[in-house]
Amino acid sequence: MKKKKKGFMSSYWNSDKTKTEYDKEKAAKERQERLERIRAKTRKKKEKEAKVVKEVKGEGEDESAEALSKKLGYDVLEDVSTVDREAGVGKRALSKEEIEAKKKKAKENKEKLSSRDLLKQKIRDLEEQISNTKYNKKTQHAIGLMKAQLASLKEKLASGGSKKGGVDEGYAVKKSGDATVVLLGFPSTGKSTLLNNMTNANSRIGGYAFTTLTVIPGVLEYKQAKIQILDVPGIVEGAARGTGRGKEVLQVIRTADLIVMLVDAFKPLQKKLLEKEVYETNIRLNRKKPDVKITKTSKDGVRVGRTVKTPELDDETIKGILNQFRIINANVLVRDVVNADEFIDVVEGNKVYIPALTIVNKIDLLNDEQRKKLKDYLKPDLCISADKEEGIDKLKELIFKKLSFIRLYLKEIDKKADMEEPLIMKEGNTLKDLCLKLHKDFVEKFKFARIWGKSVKFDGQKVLKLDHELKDRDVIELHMS
Ligand SMILES: Nc1nc2c(ncn2[C@@H]2O[C@H](COP(=O)(O)OP(=O)(O)OP(=O)(O)O)[C@@H](O)[C@H]2O)c(=O)[nH]1
Ligand SMILES: [Mg+2]
Repeated sequence: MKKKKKGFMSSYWNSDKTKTEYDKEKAAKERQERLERIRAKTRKKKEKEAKVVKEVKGEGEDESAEALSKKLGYDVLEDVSTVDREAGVGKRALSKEEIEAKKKKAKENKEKLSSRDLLKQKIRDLEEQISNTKYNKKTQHAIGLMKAQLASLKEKLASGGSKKGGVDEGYAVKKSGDATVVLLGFPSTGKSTLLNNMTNANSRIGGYAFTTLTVIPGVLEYKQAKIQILDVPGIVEGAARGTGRGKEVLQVIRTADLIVMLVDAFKPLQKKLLEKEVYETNIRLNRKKPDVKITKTSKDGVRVGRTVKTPELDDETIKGILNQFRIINANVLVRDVVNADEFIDVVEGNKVYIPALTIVNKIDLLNDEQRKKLKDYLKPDLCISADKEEGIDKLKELIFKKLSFIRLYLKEIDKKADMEEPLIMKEGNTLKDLCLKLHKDFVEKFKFARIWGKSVKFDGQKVLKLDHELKDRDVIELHMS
């Protein structure tokens, strides 16, 4: 009994303080310890955040929102949409059974490191290794191989995940018009406001995140082209990995002819974050598909032919990367200056190459000086105010240009051309493309065409070749057999 008492209050017993003094001191000490724990936790959280921002912004810059605010001369409210993320937005409420099932699953997962976890760990390790390796001529080869290994691991992880469902559901959108443009952005950046201003649509607008929950289409008629514009739910950080409805939204974007990325003027870092999410969904923005052909063969190993030098990718690395993807025999023809990343993209073959515009919205809230600083910092294609309808006409023109439309006017023999209803096609399209668009038999029946316009040397020129490239506002008279 005595022993227990002594053990319990031994410190008090042994000290010459009164009990009240002792209790006070003890409480203060505990308070201090609690504070330390909270501080350590906050420090850790901050370090983690700083790491994310660093990843997004790259090395060498002061990444904090505070520093950015100073640079731009106004408050940058948040680096990323913290509020939106914390709200757990975009997730549908789960039923009791689903919650139970989730809990069970989580427990199981915790108990044993699943193969998926191992895969994820490997990916993390490899990413760390790559980022820790300084890029130079000597390390180029090794980095190329590590990147190939990383890509194949990620592919493995992604294909494993799709079995669980939910990935390939997507939103059903019927494409219509001459082209489809998707408005991409974090929640509340003004996508719906912009859609309503540019088109006949009426998408709900709200001062809260995730007002739009599905795909809302609208049609923009501009210079006789009918452009379908899709307003989609906002995405959040981690969308490519499935946060919110991110995967479904990004899936819609893969089929777009143009992506308009809308960035909130008060959250400039959204630009890099959006680009990152898009990149992780295997979309490459504003880049043309590299001209690299890989033809698998049955023997003789990997043979590389090239019409250009690729300083960042030697033949050995090409072979190493292909081996990583279990391609031992192949003929490779390189006709573009590519690096390891771009070459891996070709090997994987699941990338789409889409043009994009970066548009900053809510510019009405900034003064002239702030606007200038923001433009210098972000270098967007255009700054607008969807709400105050500032810059909307410029945006329409930019979209039209970026879609590289050409207008073609068809003419019947001995009649005037119909200048009211052009046929909308794309830069680089040929007479063959035109024939294919009109009727499947036209290519075979084609004899020649008479053309008036920029694609020919003189008006009414007779053109016999189907691969003749057409130009904007050409007038064409088709002669068939
Ligand atoms: N000041 C200002 N506010 C704007 C502008 N554009 C949109 N807003 C406001 O921003 C809020 C969000 O607008 P929405 O158009 O609903 O944004 P969203 O991107 O469609 O949002 P989600 O559907 O949640 O992804 C609304 O309160 C709008 O009135 C703008 O140019 N200037
Ligand atoms: Mg919306």
